[in-house]
Amino acid sequence: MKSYQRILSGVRPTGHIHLGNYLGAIRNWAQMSLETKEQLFCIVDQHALTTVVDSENLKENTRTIAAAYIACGIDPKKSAIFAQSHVSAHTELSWYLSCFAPLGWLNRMTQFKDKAGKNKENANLGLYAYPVLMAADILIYKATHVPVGEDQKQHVELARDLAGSFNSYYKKEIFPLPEPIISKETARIMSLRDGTKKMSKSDVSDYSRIHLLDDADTITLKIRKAKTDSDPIPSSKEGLQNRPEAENLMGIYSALSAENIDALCSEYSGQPFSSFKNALTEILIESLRPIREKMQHLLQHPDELDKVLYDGADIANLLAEKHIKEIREVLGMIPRR
Ligand code: AQP
Repeated sequence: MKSYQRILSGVRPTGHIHLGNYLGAIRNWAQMSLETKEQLFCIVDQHALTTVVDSENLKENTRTIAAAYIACGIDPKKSAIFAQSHVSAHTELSWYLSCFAPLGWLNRMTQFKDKAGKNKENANLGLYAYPVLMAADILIYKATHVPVGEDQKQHVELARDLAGSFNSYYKKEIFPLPEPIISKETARIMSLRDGTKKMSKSDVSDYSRIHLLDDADTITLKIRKAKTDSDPIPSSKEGLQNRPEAENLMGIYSALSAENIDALCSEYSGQPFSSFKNALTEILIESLRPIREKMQHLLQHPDELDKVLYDGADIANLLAEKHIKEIREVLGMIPRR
């Protein structure tokens, strides 16, 4: 069993938490948390502000993600689960790191280019600077490992570069260089409406994703409406090439059942997608039922959920305050009273 020193990761509370967040991230974090000495799982509400402004939704989404962490197997007694905005050292360190971040490094961030699109001049500064805040999220805890999806690898590399340049400028090993952990088995789940786009909280269509809080009827309807093509199921994985929607549905089944896609193809070979969709609906309902029920229970007790967040923030603040004091001193600030 691999053992990590301190891991940190987070989800943006920008909308309904979905199957992609679960299979691509949170399920692995819960597994990794069994193999790690210290774990911090953040709900990055300040990052959400780069796209979301509705304050009531932000509160609800933040609690829902906390509930999802717990329901997916992250134990709040062993891991600090907290809201980013409850630990003000994140934004303080973000400013210090900003003063070390050459614009050239930020200009290379592909996610900004993707998210800002053609409307770059109107994109907000927060969206541009968010990799620096993400570096601060990681470095404020001296996290050694950061489990992320492939799309976030570049941002963890930026955190490494910033840590290295800070350490060498002050000739002191202030930050360990964090390593991204990108699991090869991590499933990348695509939209149910367009197999070339990833399943995403911010997609306008609810039918593009399975929410972790969807009930059996909703899952049934969404899978029935999920886009496929008119060809039957091929006899092997190769036959799924250039069939992104078909590949995605089989990938979801495989991620939930641990049955490989070749085995699935030979089992359903020649059949229309409608019969496979029945099996997929069934496994989705059964796999997500315990998560949904636990989330619903937790969400009915918001005070208990907030207590988890407050307790998690206490642990996070202890670590962060210790480190930010050390950083202020290195920077040359007069110590506070
Ligand atoms: N479709 C996906 N398949 C696999 N993994 C995914 N993740 C997100 N979508 C998929 C992983 O979930 C973690 C948390 O993601 P996030 O909320 O911080 O940011 P995101 O990647 O931008 O997620 P969304 O759902 O697409 O949100 P919006 O719409 O707000 O941008 C990350 O580890 C991510 O890789």
